Amino acid sequence: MKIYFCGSIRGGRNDVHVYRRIVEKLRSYGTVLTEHVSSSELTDSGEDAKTGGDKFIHDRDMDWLRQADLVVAEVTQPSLGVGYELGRAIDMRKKVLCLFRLSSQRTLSAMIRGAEDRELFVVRDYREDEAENVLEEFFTNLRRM
Ligand code: 6K6
Repeated sequence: MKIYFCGSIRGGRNDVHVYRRIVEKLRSYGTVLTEHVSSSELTDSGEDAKTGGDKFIHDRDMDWLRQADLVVAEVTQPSLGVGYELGRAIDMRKKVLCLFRLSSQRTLSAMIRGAEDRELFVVRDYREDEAENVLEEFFTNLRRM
């Protein structure tokens, strides 16, 4: 299974430790195409001349999104890029799991919470220490479908 993981980069890197935890668990279910999102070496300001710039990043990521069987997004830290990826994923009719931590005291965008359809687009509130269990439950249900 190819998994596309979304997490904030230029939107802010406060939650990178949570992304690491999620990506670590996701690796037990398949190939994570976007592992770099959880890398603590990737900062919100770091430039990436070696990758070829923003157009390269966008086109490569959209290519990976097309290939993905599943999209998992940590949506607690607001990010334009993650919102964009989720919109594109819906358009491509991908199965999507969004994870949101209520403990952040934030309110998730209505455009994400309101996109929930319990079938292709699932939004799950969780606590950080539940991350692995929430994923386990999601993948168990996925196998039953
Ligand atoms: C490095 C440092 C600053 O910008 C970069 C560029 N690197 C990126 N590499 C790969 N994917 C990226 C990059 N920037 C954004 N994305 C994609 O958008 C990821 O798949 C994330 O899920 C999402 C983050 O968007 P922003 O708006 O928070 O950056």
